[in-house]
Amino acid sequence: MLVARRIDDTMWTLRRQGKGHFVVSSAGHEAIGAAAGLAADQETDFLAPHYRDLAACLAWGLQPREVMAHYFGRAADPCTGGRQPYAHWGSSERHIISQEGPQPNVVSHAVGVAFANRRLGSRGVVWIAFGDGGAQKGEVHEAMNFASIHRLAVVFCIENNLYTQSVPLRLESSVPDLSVRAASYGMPGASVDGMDLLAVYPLARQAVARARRGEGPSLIEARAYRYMPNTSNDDDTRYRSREEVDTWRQRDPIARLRAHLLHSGALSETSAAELENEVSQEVAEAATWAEAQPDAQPRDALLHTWADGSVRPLAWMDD
Ligand SMILES: Cc1ncc(C[n+]2csc(CCOP(=O)(O)OP(=O)(O)O)c2C)c(N)n1
Ligand SMILES: [Mg+2]
Repeated sequence: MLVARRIDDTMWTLRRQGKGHFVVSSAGHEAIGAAAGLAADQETDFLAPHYRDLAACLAWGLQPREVMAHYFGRAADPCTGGRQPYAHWGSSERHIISQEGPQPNVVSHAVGVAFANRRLGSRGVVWIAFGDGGAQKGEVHEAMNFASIHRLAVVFCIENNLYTQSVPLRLESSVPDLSVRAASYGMPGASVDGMDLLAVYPLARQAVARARRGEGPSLIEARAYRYMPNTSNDDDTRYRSREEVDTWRQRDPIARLRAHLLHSGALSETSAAELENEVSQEVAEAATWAEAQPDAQPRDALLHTWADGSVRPLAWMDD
């Protein structure tokens, strides 16, 4: 969670310095990804992340250097090889299903992965996350219905942060409690404070265990708040008051976990400060490394496609 937040802060700084461009912030959503990461087994389980799931991607093994290479769009970007703007996650090696821009993302494709897992005899679970706005689209209905009919090993996680960019929840959903929809697919559903790791983790663990036992999918509505604008191209002062944002800042998932760990004696102020320092250094080093990496070559656009190696390069690709 700390690494994710630090990467996030660093990206905003780099953008202000004119060194980086498109920021998609995960700040406020970190506990959800951490819970998924803790509940799942990265050796067998797949992640179809929401674009705000930097914490989950780190849990599934993406390294800070790789994340920063993705942010800078360098050739070393393991997600898209520098093709896509930031937060288009994906790594076949790490079981992270490739993302697409249109929302909701690859919900039905991810259910297809679960179906394939079944046919291949794998015990892998697929964690599928998307936003409250994405949850209103028809594809999600089809995916949940299919997953439940076939009792697939899936966890659906709606990351409800109350907005679809500028549109408030009451104008996008006919019900405020999105987990009630689980009932119409015959799967268990629950809403939880997604900014409290200690609340969301037990639910995540339960849902993953149920899926692994072959009992089918579950729906988790994890409520969170995004602290930053929708992306760096958005001006959230036009639709959210600063008071509202500040109120949610009081419930910061990292500050709450930190306080809990200090209070319970699991962490001391000294070790917390050491950890924060270590993370800052690691992320700063990753950013410096990634910035110095070469861009992808135009010809590289022909790699990693279905027609890998069989397409003739266009003239400008060798300029
Ligand atoms: C089909 C489609 N329409 C619009 C967009 C532009 N867009 C990008 S992010 C976003 C907000 C989505 O809201 P939500 O699903 O609640 O996720 P959140 O960003 O709040 O985490 C929108 C509208 C898109 N990517 N795809
Ligand atoms: Mg939203």
